[in-house]
Amino acid sequence: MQNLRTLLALAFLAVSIKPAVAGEHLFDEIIVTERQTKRVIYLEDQLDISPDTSQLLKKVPGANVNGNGPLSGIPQYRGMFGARIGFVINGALLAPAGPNWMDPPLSYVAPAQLVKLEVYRGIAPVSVPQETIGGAIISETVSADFTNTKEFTSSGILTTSAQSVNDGFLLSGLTSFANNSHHVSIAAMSEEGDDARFSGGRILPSSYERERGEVSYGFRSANHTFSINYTRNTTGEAGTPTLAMDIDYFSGDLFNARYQYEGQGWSLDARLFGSELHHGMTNYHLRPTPIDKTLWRQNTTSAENEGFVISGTHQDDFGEWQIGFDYFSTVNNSLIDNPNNTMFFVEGFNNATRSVSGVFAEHQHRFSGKFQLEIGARINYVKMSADAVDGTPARMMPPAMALRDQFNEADRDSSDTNLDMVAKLWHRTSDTLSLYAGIAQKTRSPSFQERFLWLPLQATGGLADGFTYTGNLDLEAEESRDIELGFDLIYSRFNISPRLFYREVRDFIQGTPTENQAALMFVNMMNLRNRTDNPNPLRFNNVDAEFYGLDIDWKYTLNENWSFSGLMNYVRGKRSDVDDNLYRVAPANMTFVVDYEQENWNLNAELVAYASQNHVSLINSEETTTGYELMNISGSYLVTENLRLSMGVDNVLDETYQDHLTGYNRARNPDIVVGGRLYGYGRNVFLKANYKW
Ligand SMILES: [Cu+2]
Repeated sequence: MQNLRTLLALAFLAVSIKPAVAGEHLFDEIIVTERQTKRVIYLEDQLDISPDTSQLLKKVPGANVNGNGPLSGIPQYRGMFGARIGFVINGALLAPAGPNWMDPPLSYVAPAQLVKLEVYRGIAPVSVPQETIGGAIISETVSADFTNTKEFTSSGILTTSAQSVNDGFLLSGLTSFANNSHHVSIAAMSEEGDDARFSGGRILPSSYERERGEVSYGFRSANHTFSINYTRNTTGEAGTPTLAMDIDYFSGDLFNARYQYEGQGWSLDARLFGSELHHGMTNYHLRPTPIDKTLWRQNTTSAENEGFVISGTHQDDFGEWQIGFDYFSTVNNSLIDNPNNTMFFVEGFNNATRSVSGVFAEHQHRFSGKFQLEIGARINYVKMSADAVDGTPARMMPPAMALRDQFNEADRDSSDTNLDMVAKLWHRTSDTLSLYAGIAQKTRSPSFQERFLWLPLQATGGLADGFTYTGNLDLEAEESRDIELGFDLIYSRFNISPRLFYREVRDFIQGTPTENQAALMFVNMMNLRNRTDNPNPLRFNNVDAEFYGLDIDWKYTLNENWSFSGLMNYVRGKRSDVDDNLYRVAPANMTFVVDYEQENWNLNAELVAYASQNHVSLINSEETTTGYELMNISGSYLVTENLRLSMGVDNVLDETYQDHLTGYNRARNPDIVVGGRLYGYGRNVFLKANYKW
């Protein structure tokens, strides 16, 4: 499955390269420019088995995934992950309901209903989501499109797939009606899987169940286009073995509306969106229950998101101007209780509110076909606040009481004014070679967890390092200075696009040993009471950090049947104020794909190799991992014009391996010790059928 994803991505790249090979002007080809700035994975007609959209990112140079569960992969790009990356879901911004990102934004677009996933290469433009210190990822689900005639036509897609590693099954469909001025579509999906196998047993719990439905309507009249979309996502029980609890449910309603106007040389784009997400998780319903009944925990959380984007674009002979403003606000709540003790409660977050109001201007300029420039600036005004909190520990234990009172008596309102600036230059030296250089300043204000976590807990946006943390009301925004260099070489049937990058991050937010005596005493008391040995808590703090590395993608087309392609990624993340590495940074890795193509069938083989990761974070007690190699094969056959059958085997050799980015096991399991690193999935045979009409 994954190889086909690569293939499609690379096939797209190959298609986009053709005009340049034919000797046409590189910069007149929008699609080529697109290749210089981002990687687009098209999912239409393709094999897709993983229920986790973020897994697709492994096919993009520089990207990877922090795996916390089958539906909970947190995207990583060039060493930064989670809220440091900006996500756009069908034009909307979305902040997860899970304080540990059990529902990362991309989990609200299932791969089976995705039409494309775009990853900006390196420095993201200021015009895409508001905060993009670590990059930007744009996703779009399938819907209908306008046709050219007045008569309505109907079309649809039906997809079903099954896989052996977890007895996973998926059924997904879309049906739509459209003419030249209306389109309407309904999509629905249901998927489930059991606990996944590896050569030494099972990963517990890693089962999942999810249903997703979407209704869209679009209207077009002359230069005006209007569309609305409603999505409902219902995730059932799903495992997150690297975290202290598992998903009981997610229930999300997502709404967005869009208006576009195409004028003479200018256009307008207005989007309005909102989502309401509800979530429950426990440490007793999916994993073995804690023997001590006082340790049962349920956490009920929610996120309310709303926002808009309004932007205007003006085109002239030399390029494009874009100005816009946007707003996004989110309110998070979290309540922890114990079904065995109705007295027990902890208000984890009480109306933790974060809003970002942004204004931006961006210009793309072409100079005589040889140079292209992108410059942009954005100002984000970030406001945060939270209400007072309480909990039974704070009524019974003096250290918890002190922490609560410190929090409740403090000024919890804050605001940051952050400035982002981007300048990128491409120089086409010949028909085959284009040079690139980019510089940027990017910022990110703290997340609500980093600021408002008042009691030492593990609600950290999915760090899954086993530490408890407290927030810090005095945090400053992170500020990164970036430089990247590279080139795009397209020589006959060979192309390669390396990028070197370096970034220095001032006020990087990282957990450091707390000096708060109440927090230290609280964790000590809990250890004594529960006979646990949790380490001393960390506190989110501003430190200094740097990231550097190299990522490359390439392809060689031998003839119309054979082609070879690959990726190479290296990133290093470390503290620059003390001698330590950053936590959970992807090891060096590479992918090599061989593809054989015939008119109505194809076969491909993929070799994936990961190096060991010895640059681990001392402060997060991170463990090293050793390297490994995996082989995957797959193929597909176009039975008729409408029906495609695909099959494949992932991890053909049933290798036992530990992915550095998949954390430590937290659930009792006869096959993997608690605290040991989780194993990657074993051999997986899958089948898929796609029917289109
Ligand atoms: Cu959760």
